This record gives sequence, C-alpha cells and structure tokens, in this order.
Amino acid sequence: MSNYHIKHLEEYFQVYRKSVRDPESFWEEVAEEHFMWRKKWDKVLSWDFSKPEVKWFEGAKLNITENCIDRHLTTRGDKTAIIFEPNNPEEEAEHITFRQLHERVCEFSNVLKDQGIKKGDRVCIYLPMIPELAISVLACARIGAIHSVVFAGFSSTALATRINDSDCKMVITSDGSYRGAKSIDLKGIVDDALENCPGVQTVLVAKRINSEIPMKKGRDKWLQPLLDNAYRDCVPEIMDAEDPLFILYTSGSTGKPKGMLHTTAGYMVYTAYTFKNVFQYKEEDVFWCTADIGWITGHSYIVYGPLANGATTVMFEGVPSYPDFGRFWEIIEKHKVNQFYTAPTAIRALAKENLEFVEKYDLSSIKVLGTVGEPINEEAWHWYNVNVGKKKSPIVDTWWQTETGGIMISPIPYATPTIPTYATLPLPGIQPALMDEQGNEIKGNQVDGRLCIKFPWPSMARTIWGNHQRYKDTYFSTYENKYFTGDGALRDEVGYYRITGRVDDVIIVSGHNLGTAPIEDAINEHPAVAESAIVGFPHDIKGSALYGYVILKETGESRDHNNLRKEINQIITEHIGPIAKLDKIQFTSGLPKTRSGKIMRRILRKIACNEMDNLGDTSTLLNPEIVQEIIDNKL
Ligand code: 6R9
Repeated sequence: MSNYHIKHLEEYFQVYRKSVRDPESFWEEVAEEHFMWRKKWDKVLSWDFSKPEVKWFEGAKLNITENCIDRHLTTRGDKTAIIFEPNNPEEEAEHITFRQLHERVCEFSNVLKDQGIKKGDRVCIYLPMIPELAISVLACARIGAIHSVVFAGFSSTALATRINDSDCKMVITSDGSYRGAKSIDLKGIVDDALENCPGVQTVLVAKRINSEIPMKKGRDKWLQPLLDNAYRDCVPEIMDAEDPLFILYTSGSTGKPKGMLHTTAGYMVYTAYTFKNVFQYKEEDVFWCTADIGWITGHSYIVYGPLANGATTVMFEGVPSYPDFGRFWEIIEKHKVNQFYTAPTAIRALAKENLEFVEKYDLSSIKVLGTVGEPINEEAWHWYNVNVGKKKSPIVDTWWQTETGGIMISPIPYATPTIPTYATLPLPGIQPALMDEQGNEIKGNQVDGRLCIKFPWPSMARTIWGNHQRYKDTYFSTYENKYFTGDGALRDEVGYYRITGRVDDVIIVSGHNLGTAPIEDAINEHPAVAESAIVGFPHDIKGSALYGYVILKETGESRDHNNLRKEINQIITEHIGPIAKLDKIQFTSGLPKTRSGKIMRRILRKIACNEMDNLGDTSTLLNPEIVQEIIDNKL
C-alpha cells in the first residue's frame, strides 16, 4: 500500500488510522518517496503549540522549483505544464511545456538576481492571471526570495499596506490587465501605492495591454528586454526545509491584514499530497482551478500542488461572464478539462443564468468537481451535480484556509460517499476536534462546536510576518494546545463534518447558537431566492434577532415582498425551527463580497445595527458600490 495515492474508502480509513497513530513515519514515507531532496531531514517533526513553534523535516535541503520543474524534465519535458487561456477567447491559448517553463523561470530568476534580489528579500507580485504571474512566483522560489502576491484587483491603499508590512524591495506588475470587456490601469495603481512605499527600489513591468504608461526613471523597468538578455539556466538556491517560501495576506474581516508565512518543505509535501488525492489526478489529466493566484487556492492548487505532481494546470485570465455566461463551460470543452475546481459564489452566479449556456458544451471530460471558499448551499450543489457533473462526477467540498496552506477536510472522490453541504472527512494527517465554549473537547458524534486542529500538519502557516504574538493570540490562545480555525462545525452520526460558518458570525437568539450557513441554506431553498446572508442585531427580549439580506432571482422580482417574507420564514421554520425565523428581511440586488467571493457579514451586521459611520476597512471589497444601496434601503 502506498500512502501517497488513496483509491478507495477502505484504503482511506487504513491510511488515516496510520497517519494518526504515527504521523511522523506517515509523512516521512510520503516525503521519501515522492520528492527530490538535496539532503534528507534529521528530524521529521518538532512542535510546541504553546509557543507556538512547528518545524517539519528539519535539516533537509531542497529547492521547491526543482521539485516542480527540473525533476520532470527527463520524463515530462514536452508535456504541457501550464495552459494559459486568455481573457479574450479569440486570442490563442498558450501551452507552456515543462522545458519552456524551466527556461522562462530560469531567465526570470536571473533578472531578479541582476536587479539585486537575494535570498530572504521580499518581492511583491501584483500581476493579472498571465503566465508571468506563475513564472515570477517560481522565480522567487528558485532564488530563495519570499514572494508576496497581492491580488491585482486590490486598491492602491490595500497594496501599499501589504508592501510596507513585509518591507518589499521590489514590485512586479504589468502595464495593465484585461477583465472581461474592461481594461485596468494596473501600473497607475502601483504608482499611487508607491507614493507611500519608500522601501521599493525597483518595479518590473510586464507588457499585457500595450498601453502608454509613465515609467519612473531609475525605478521602473520593462521586463521583456531584461528577460531577452538573461541567461537561460539558473542554479537553484538550496533552501532549508523551514526557510520561508511566501507571505500571503488574508482578507481579514477586521483590523490590519495578516501576512501568513509559509515555509518550504512542509508546504510542498502537503500541497502535492492533497492535490493528488483530492482530485485523483492521473498523468494525462488537465486540471483547472478557477481561483486567482492572489488567493491561497491559486498558490496551492494552480501552481505548487499541480506542478509538484507534474500535472497540466490551466490558468484563466478572464471572468466567468465574458463574452457570455458560457465561458467556463466553453473552456472545459476546449481544453478537455478533467478536474474543475471553483467557488460556490461562481456556481450560484452561473446557476442564475439560462441553462443553455452550460448545455451547449460537451463536458464529458469531467471526472471530478470541486468547491472551496465558503459553505456550498444545497441548491447550488445540486445544480452543479446535475448540470455540470451530469450526476456522474463526485463533488469535493474542500474546507481549508490561507493559514492551513492546503485542503484539510474533503471527500476523496470515488472513495468517500458525498452529501451536499458536508466537507465530510479529515484528510490523512489531519486531527480535528470540536470544542465547547468552556474549552472542553466534545467527543462523539451528532455534536457541534468550534473547529480546532489538535496536531500539526506539514503545511500550516508558521507565523504572521513580523507579529508572532498576534499569531499566537489569534490561533493558539483560545484553546490550550490546539489550533483554532475560527469556524464552527458539526459532526454527524457517521463522523462527517459540516462547516457552519465563522464563529464570529454566530448569532445567539434566546440563548440558542445559530450558525449562518444552515439558515442561509434554508432561505436559498425558496425558488425565488438567488442568495442570502443573515446577521444579528440587538433585540430587547431575545438578546439578538436575525436580519436577512436576500437577493431574488429575476423570476422572483415581481412578486409581492410581504408574501415572500412569509414564505421564507415558513421554509426556515420547516428546516430549522421557529427560533431561526428572521425579524427583518431586506431585498437587495447584491451583497458585499471580498474578491474571493466571501460575504463580508461584518458590514451587513453594522448596517443592521445602525452603525453606518463605522464600517471598517472596505478596501478589499469586490463591489463597494453595493454598500450604499443597502444602507439606502435599510429596514
Ligand atoms: C481556501 C480559503 C478560509 C475560510 C474558512 C471558512 C471558509 C473555505 C470552505 C469554507 C465552508 C468550505 N471556507 N472553504 N467554509 N466550506 N468548503 O478559502 O481560504 O480565503 O483563508 O478562507 O473560508 O470560513 O475559515 P481563506
């Protein structure tokens, strides 16, 4: 039996038991068999959650890009590593082989070195989803520089905060970006941000939209001429297992963004392992994750996890609605995608549109469907299963976080029976615990509580950049000797996990703890409802009462709102009980969301509580304009 690739349920249970009984030899075996080490480790694991300090594969030496690129050259040199699908479907897709990727990463690494970047320096990458994004990430890793990718939809303020927090010396950007029918002046945003970033010495600019842009003398440099003159080979920097690989800022609903720091060996082993198992990737498959690389999902499952397995990974520059709502399905047909990984918010948006958009395309290549980012509601799950998977492709509802580095709780397709809204079982090596508010672990099944992890796993973040105390306070202080995820979960009678939402969003009504996900799921069952979000607001008798924000489908918009309110509460009563009925229901055309599709309930809560003058940081919102509409129509 190989630990590395699980193929059926019995095998999962065997592997899981082994991983819990002896985590060190379990991970040691995985690491031994499937990676390229310049030197093996002296010790597999040392840990102390009270500090907190965690080290995996201490003493080992490696370079992650040798594992993602070089070692595939002999057997997979001509295999496509990256398929780049441009925003405009008329523009030809680009197929980059492992050999070409090697060359391009080496050239880029040499440019970074020529520009004075050394091991340990921080480099901010602010690029659209073009090949240079993946290549610059890998180039940093090759020379030991720490990359900090900032999603290229963030504002100049958000960018400046992140550049300064980790003291980046360099910014890599492009003249602009395409997003559907629009083009965006990225370099202008960088110029604005850099007014307040004295530490940045160099800006490398890739050409994408060929716009005329100002270049600041001495600071800004066009990338292409530098690449053209760079040598095509670059000896990788040999890194320690625990050397930093990257910083990635979490969207952070409150306060300053947190720069999660991930290190080299553990992150590599875990993302590669989970990629292989959760997507059941086979050698000839084409894998597509629709996330942006500016999000952890893109780091782990567009770049590192797939490439460490020698996989073909798709990078899509555009949006699901351009040139029309069939774009995702067109791309699946075009590149014969076998595994498709996206977010519930995208599924819901596409499910609102005419079915013809998906029925038009041949989706028979699909073997596995995945979701990530938020709880998937039952209706969206069924839509995905019927219309995209044609009821023959398992859906993996993958629960994890920027902090966890890789997928933690998820079905293994074709092994774990799936149930809508359940992330199901922990992956090998992951030991979840549900805790009560007094700090006791809740044992047994059919229980709910706060989700913690009680044993280290290889890809956990090691600290928050520049603020270890905050790392400790946020994740390791609520429960002794456990990592606290901030999420609530329930464990059903067979031990399956269902994530019920962020614990901060839990609302206590007449002494009952209510998670947001199950109530929103019930509301979304109403045929006229497209999406919803609930928050609490103060109530004299109940302590808190529930305020719902509901988006109607086009078909529901002409209906009498008071009747709809009654029907929605009727559904909630049937699914959950009268305790969860909403006191107020406001119909709206949209909900405030982060760029990765998560509803910012903090803003909705403040509006419901009449605290409009204190909405907090809205710089990472996808649709800031919706906030005013919601305020104007407040009940
Ligand atoms: C990968 C990613 C993490 C938070 C997490 C949880 C929510 C993610 C989920 C899910 C329910 C899932 N979340 N996946 N909730 N079911 N399958 O999303 O990272 O951006 O850091 O967000 O997202 O609340 O704590 P990140």
